[in-house]
Amino acid sequence: MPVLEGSTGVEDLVLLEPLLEESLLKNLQLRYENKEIYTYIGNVVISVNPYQQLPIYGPEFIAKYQEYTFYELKPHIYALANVAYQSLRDRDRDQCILITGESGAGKTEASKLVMSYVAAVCGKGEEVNSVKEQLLQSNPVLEAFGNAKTIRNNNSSRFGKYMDIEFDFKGSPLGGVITNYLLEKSRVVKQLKGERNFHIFYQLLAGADAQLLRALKLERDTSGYTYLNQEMSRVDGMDDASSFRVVQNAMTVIGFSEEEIRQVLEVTSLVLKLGNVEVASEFQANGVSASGIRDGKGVWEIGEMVGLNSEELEKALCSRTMETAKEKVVTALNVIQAQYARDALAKNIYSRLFNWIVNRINESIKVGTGEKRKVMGVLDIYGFEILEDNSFEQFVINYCNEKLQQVFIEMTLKEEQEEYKREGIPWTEVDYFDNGVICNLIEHNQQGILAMLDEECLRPGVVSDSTFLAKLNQQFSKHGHYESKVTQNAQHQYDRTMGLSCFRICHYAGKVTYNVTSFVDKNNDLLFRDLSQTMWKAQHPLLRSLFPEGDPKQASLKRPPTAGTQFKSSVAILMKNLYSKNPNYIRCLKPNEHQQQGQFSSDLVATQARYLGLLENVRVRRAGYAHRQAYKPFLERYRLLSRSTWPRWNGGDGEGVEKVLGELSLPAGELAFGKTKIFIRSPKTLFYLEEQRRLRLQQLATLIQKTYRGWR
Ligand code: AOV
Ligand code: MG
Repeated sequence: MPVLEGSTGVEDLVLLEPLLEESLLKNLQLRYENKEIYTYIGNVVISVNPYQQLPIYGPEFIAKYQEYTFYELKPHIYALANVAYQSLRDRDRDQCILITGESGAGKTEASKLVMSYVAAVCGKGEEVNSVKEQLLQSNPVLEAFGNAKTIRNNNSSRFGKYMDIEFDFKGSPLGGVITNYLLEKSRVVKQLKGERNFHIFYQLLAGADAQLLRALKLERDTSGYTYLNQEMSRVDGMDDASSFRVVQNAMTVIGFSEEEIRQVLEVTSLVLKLGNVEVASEFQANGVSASGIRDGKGVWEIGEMVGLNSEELEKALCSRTMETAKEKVVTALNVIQAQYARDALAKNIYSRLFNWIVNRINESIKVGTGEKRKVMGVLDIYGFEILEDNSFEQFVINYCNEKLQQVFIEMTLKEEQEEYKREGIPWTEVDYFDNGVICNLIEHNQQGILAMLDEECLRPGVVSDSTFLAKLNQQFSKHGHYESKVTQNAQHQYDRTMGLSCFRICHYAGKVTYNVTSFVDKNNDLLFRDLSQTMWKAQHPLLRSLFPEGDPKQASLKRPPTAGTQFKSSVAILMKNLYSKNPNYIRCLKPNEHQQQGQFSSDLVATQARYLGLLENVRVRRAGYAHRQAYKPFLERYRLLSRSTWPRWNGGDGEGVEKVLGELSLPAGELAFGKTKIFIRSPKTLFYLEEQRRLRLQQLATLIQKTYRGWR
């Protein structure tokens, strides 16, 4: 089927005439209004969130996309998943699926579509099916514990996820590995207006049967829990109770034992209960302000559940032990400090539980070492975020998005153009904004914001957010992508809209003002030793295993790396992994800010199209060549098409390729001969070549049969 022009716009923006931002937007809008949410830029899929269930998914569509090649059917994520899978299976190239877009644009849904497509088409048999089920069932579990309702998205991923799916040489799935990136754990103890805590808390309260609730000593009503935002306990269209059953079932399918599920739920309820532990002020005899637990029952209940002495827990929450070489000094915490300690403990328990769950899933799906495998990586991270009040979490999330944009630039815009130059193919440079300078501002080893934050955290003496900010302001006063109240902007005016404790970064996707308050603390991510030691003493095997550093024998004074450093290094590992694979892009766009179907805000889409560099992407693609291959393998594959090169060819590879293609009378400009590679402009030519090759092979087979019969 050719690319259609007409009422629904062009299916591939490469064919857009005239190529302008306005026509690009109009084209997307026209298609969106016709419920055509997918559009191509060559092999890149653009997806505009429909906010409604469209009848374009499911087995019959999967079967169709499996049968046809990329450009033969309407644009679809299935077509991209199909190309990636086939190329992995038949050409032995590891693939990665990179899904980008801001919060609520449809990344997580897209990643699930890719996974379900691949699961449907790869391999057969009982064992293979059970591997597929485990891989697919990891989604509901991770979403329950790692997603939450935010202002932007009712099912917002609050962690980053990268999943490698591993296949054997035939293309049957063997298993996989999930890597997770920094969970937004501050949500455990506090949520913005209109947002919720992680789904699992509501699912548990709504979905557990009476017996389970009693066993966990929980009340069904969410209003009894301080950690659950009172004004927002239900989400329209979300059924927490039935989701809970889905999660329980998924855990069982993955291979969690009944005992493990129970322990996970116990630790989850422990977090809720901790939130209800009320700390009150007490005055000690010497007049020093101290704290105590107001209602001992809550602490006692916690102690009962996880096998801890409640007095010890209370002591750990309300005091701090300082150890020097010679002595131990116990100081009382005041109310603020004790509340802080309680919340820090809750956040730590929850985020460690989340990591434990990811590891547990990995244990089930991991593949033994040995045979060589092929890998498809699927990346679904939290999208770019601009909130009213942005903190360390947004800083980290946006940094990660900045890095992903870098991957796109490096692998698509830059690499593509550099290759033409390298190969000596005439090329007019297409200009684009390279966000490397912003990545550098954040991650430079000595002079990056993260390094400076670390320096502040590790400095002896009193450290504070404000000294950190002062240093940033000094260091970056002239940086083009950094602004603050005290560094004058380009117009030499002070910015009145920014608070004194803020700095602003001009990200590729927009300006974000960050408040530095608690940056140092969140980066340090330290838990008082008293608390980890107490947790380690719990009888509860899971809880205890989450705090290995609480073991007095283990307790070393060596400081763990800061949250920022850990994140930076895991992102660096991820980048290396992505660069080693063949990328497939899905770029998700958000059509409106209201999560509403049928609304297409041109301004909103224009902003995203601009920062994603869609127009530049079309320009590079349009001027370029869809397919390229080194002369040697190309000749090997197609030399049977020409009498000059078949059955024998003694000349050079490039010359041979010229002979083969020269006989096909292709349109002018369709080919370019580089120094080491052949470049083909249109994918149709490649399909044509493949078809000719298939016919020729058939012909040869018949010939061989005839000859063979003649011999007999
Ligand atoms: P995100 O992953 O990009 O946001 P999601 O994939 O969670 O966004 O999509 C948000 C919501 O949009 C989903 O819960 C669906 O209701 C709807 N949606 C998205 N794609 C589709 C689709 N193809 N068909 C129908 N509905 C869809 V975030 O994780 O917040 O960055 O951090
Ligand atoms: Mg998501």
